[in-house]
Amino acid sequence: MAGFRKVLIANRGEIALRIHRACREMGISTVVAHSTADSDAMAVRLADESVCIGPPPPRDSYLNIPAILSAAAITGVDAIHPGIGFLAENARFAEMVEEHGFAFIGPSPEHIRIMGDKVAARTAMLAVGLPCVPGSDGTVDTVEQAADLAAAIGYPVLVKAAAGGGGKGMKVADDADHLASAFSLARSEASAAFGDNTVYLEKYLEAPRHIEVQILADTHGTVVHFGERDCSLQRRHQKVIEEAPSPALTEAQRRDLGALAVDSVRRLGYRGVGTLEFLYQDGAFYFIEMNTRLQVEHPVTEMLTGIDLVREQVRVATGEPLGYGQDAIGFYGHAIECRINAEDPRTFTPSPGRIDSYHAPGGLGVRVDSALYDGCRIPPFYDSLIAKVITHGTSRTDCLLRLRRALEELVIEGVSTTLPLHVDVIREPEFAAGDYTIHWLESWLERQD
Ligand code: MV4
Repeated sequence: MAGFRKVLIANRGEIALRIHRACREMGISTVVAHSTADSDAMAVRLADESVCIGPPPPRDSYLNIPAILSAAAITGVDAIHPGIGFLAENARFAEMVEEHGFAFIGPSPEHIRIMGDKVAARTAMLAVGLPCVPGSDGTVDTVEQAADLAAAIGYPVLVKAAAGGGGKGMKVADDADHLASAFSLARSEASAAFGDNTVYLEKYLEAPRHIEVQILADTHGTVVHFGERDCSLQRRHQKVIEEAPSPALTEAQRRDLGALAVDSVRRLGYRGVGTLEFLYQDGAFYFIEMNTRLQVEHPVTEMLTGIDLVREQVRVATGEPLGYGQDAIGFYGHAIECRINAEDPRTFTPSPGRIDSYHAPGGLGVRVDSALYDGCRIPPFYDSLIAKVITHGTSRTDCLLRLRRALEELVIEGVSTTLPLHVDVIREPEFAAGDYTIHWLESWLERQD
């Protein structure tokens, strides 16, 4: 297919704006589908067209498939970009988009479906030669089976929900005495959260880092990677700060990890952007999950490589060949992203409301992805992410100095934000040294009075 003429953006907030910007630069008209709570949103204002798809609750608007497909049909778009969250990893939605004659800007429904099932993802990745955490070969259906496996792998073990992700339906068993309870707890939690009590088992890694690899595949067999991001700084499975490159890896590890990711994705026949999540501990990588969408933290990679990942994502969705290989992708310096949420910085209680004053930092090496403006309203119905501050520097030290300066310039008045938390965290010597695991932030928060 020739390039898209018009794209429908089925999302909101900063990511809807991010996608609009990429389309605009490519000469593609945009239609933003929005709820009644977002009528005055920045992306709606900047888009060529907008369509209201329903009332504020996500079920009725951003997850309302018939309303979104109707908006696409009425406005005559060629493609639908699902953004992040909402329907971005809904295989049935991707399928329906294609059945209605639109291109889905994302992977095939089949690949979304496989990666949405963590057991299927693990099986698929093992089959293409990716190292996974030692664990079960498929699902674990009885507590006896779990106990036999755990004894073979060695404790501690982790019982995980196949439909999981985000930590729900995940239970650690430190020893054989605690296995039965972990098994039944994980099962019932999975059942309640996903309506699916299927579980599997893995060796529990006690203090890993979370390192993910950004990949991109066209429909002609070209696959490249854009390096890794270290996303270990998180609270309750919500990422808070991400950086690239990971302070924990050597150049040789980085090259090997990238090559491993590219090779497995090529063998899968995947298309589009994707992220392979790994746990890294004691010098070894273990694949855990794959995200079949653009990610919130993609700007970190864009700052490092100078490549517009959304543009590339849209381009490969048209069937256009990538036109370059791994050798064309360079990695320069260091980038760090702080996610600013409209939340109390101590309790993390959401803080919706009116933005009375907004001033974004600027200058060399500073990027702010945000849909805020003076007087805008943060609705209470959605995710509380309101701004991403990303800085770049020739070294990690320079990047951090610039980040401190950028955060000092940022002004957001009218709602509480997590800005003060970021200011404090990036001053910590352990963070400054790059010395942290997935548990560091939560233990740091506990130590704050
Ligand atoms: C693990 C793990 C330790 N060992 N798997 C959390 C959610 C899901 N995406 C995978 N998760 C984990 N899987 C094994 N075998 C620890 C976590 C984990 C985690 C992973 C990445 C980022 C933050 C985390 C916080 C707590 C637990």
